[in-house]
Amino acid sequence: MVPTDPETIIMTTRRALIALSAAAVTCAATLLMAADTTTVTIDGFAFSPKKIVVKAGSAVTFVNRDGAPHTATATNGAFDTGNLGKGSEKTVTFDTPGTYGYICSYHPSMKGTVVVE
Ligand SMILES: [Cu+2]
Repeated sequence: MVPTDPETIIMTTRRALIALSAAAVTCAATLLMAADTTTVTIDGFAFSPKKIVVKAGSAVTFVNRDGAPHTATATNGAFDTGNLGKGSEKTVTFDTPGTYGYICSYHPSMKGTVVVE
């Protein structure tokens, strides 16, 4: 039913505006949350970016784009993606601030760093 009297039209418009504002806030929050996931790509026997800086509580996804299997294994034992075959990915959450060096356990010359602030 389409309202015709002016008061109802104003009320309906106000409600629509409030709904729009709420939607905008939800959108902004979603964008901020999305920024907290960082992707590290493994390609050509290298981690890229080699060094990332994230906020505590952030998730980091390691994606293997190589034909060869790789891992992202913390040198201090804090995390290990385990075997990542071609196209596989694994997400690790970093809750504690610090600097985490990691290597590929199959190819230890592959090195990367996650700095958690
Ligand atoms: Cu490797």
